[in-house]
Amino acid sequence: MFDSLSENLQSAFKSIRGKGKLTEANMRDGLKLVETSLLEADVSISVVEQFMGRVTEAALGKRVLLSLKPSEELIRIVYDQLVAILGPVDNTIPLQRGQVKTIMLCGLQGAGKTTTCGKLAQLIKESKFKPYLIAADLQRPAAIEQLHVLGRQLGVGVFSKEGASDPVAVCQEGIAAAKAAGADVVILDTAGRLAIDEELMGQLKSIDRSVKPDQVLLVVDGMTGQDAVNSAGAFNAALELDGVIMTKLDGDARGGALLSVKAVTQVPIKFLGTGEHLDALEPFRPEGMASRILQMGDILEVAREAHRLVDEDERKAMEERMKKGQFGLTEFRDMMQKLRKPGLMQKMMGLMPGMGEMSKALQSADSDKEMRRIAGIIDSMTPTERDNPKIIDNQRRMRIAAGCGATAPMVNELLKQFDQIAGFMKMMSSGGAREKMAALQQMQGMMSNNPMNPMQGMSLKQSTGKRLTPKERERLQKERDKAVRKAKRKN
Ligand SMILES: Nc1nc2c(ncn2[C@@H]2O[C@H](COP(=O)(O)OP(=O)(O)OP(=O)(O)O)[C@@H](O)[C@H]2O)c(=O)[nH]1
Ligand SMILES: [Mg+2]
Repeated sequence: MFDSLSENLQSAFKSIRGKGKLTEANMRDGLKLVETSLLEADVSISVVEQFMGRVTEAALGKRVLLSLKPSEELIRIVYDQLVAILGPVDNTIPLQRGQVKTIMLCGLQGAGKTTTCGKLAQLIKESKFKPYLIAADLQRPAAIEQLHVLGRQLGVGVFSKEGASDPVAVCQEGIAAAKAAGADVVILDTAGRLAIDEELMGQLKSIDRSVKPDQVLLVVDGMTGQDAVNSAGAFNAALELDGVIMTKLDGDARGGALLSVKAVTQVPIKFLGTGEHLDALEPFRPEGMASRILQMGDILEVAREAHRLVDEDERKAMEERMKKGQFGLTEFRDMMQKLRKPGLMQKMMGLMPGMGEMSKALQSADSDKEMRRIAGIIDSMTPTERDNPKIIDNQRRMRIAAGCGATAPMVNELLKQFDQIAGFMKMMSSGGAREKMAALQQMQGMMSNNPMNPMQGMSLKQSTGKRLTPKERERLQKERDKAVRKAKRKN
């Protein structure tokens, strides 16, 4: 996410790193690079000005200039200011037993409204509440069917009315149907248009007036840069938005829209869409995002992602077993299978400090074959061996290997991997942030050393390219190099 912004900021920090003598002049050069990085990421000019004003004021303070580690102090200042322009945000979904809450999604055509309805429904289901979807997009003939497909996929009720022409009536009938079905949250999927027009706004306003949703959320396409910011402004003027959901951040979005929305419109971003899958929706946390942009990793998001892999009951049972030291190979196999969900490992790697590059590498790992091999070896063991792998001696190893067409060293390798994971699980379940951090660091080492890891035989994903033309890129790169050189000379 936002690779080029991150890289450019890193080179800004580098330009003042390790300097014997930091002066106001070379700090200003470093700040100039921060400013170019933001402009290049397509952040609104007014936001850049405001942001740089605050950063400059703090960075030119005596403390930073006298500091032994000015680049670290600058990172801290930029971090704080990123958090300040992105937040604060309350991204809880209104949920209350015994009441039907309503969330209305709106946005331009193709922004990702319908997909996001499904993703929100999934998130609500994970919180053990009952979502319900209403097809209030009567413009596009296929829209109703699209929502039904999602509903079937999720096992969630969908209300629609074929041939209806009044979305307000559909919403009202739908909410009644949701109540009858015992739903907790109703999500309205409204129609999009190519551009903001009077008719669309009028229709959305009538739905808003008659239904009085608990939340009105705007879905914007993060790839559209400043257009996303403009549409947030226009929709907010008409509907008083509660928040924005920014989608397609798994693509080549440069980050400008994300960094500008709150500052320009005062509407906070509440969720991020990071893929086409139904579980690719993250609650937006300014601190986590600032950490990610500054390549400091996002530990909380890793933990959240790890949590949602296993459902609550399953997790409790697993934790119980782990506490009793009963995390055996059967559990290990189940866990490995869960981790192999498409794109998941890659995403988790991307959230860890310094693992951005590694996550790209995971793209083409042949993990299915590997998974089958591991499962084969585990299946070839007796239940006693699975529960207590310590008893596996040479003779047993040979038998297990022969039973699944593997070799004894492969069995050994698996057992080693299991030992590491079991240790990792123990640290992760022990609670403290320090233990969790240590566990993650250990896991990173494991991923890069272990011959059985899913990244073996990987090839790096090709860059998908930015939206700048090659010429523009070349020019910006030259400017950056020049500034870095200049900063170095002055030292
Ligand atoms: N990569 C990626 N694709 C997404 C994301 N969210 C939505 N999409 C894709 O964007 C396309 C449009 O999504 P829809 O949910 O149909 O958009 P919509 O706003 O309902 O569109 P209309 O109903 O036509 O206005 C689909 O192909 C989705 O799979 C996302 O976060 N990442
Ligand atoms: Mg739609």
